Amino acid sequence: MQNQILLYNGPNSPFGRKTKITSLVQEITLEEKIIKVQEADFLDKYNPLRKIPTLLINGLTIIDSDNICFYLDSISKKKTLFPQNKYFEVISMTSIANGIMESVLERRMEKIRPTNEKSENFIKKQEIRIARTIKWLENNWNNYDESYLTMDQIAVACALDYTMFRFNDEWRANHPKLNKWFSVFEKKDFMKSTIPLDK
Ligand SMILES: N[C@@H](CCC(=O)N[C@@H](CS)C(=O)NCC(=O)O)C(=O)O
Repeated sequence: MQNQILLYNGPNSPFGRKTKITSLVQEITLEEKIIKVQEADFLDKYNPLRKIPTLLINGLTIIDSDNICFYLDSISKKKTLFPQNKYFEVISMTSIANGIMESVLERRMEKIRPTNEKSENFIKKQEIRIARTIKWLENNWNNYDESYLTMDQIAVACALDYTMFRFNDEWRANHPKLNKWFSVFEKKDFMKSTIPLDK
């Protein structure tokens, strides 16, 4: 009997999107529950960090999007998203994409704080990190293979799309190589079916 896999996800989490896309491309059937994480007290008993994505498989809980993607990849019959010959390049580039997502999220959370609580310095620091990392990608994102989908491609695309969703799309005009790559990648079915919902 196949294990029941349950993914707790949010309507627009870039980390959650990585895991959903991994399930789609690796053809892993799972049940996805979109929750409001801030109100999800029930999640604490599985994940005391109360973060999404969180994956439950019978008695097992998997925490953190990277671990969830590893798990889904490991039980798939499809070609791995983490090929051995590029393993460390793929996981490091994925971490860079995760860092953009974190900064965009942190910036957004700070932006929506009450005026007397927010730090413009903190917001600026995140914006500088986002801009520096996207510029770095423009110069260094050139080792992908268009004929072989790897985890870093999914993560970079989710990070760039989340930047546009929560910050701005200025990177597209200023980074022609990245924009050219993304313009093709964003048309893939798994990208179109997982666009962040404005909630
Ligand atoms: N490193 C984690 C980050 C997950 C994360 O930050 N999720 C956000 C939503 S995008 C969250 O659950 N935030 C809830 C909160 O901080 O209260 C991962 O990759 O899964």
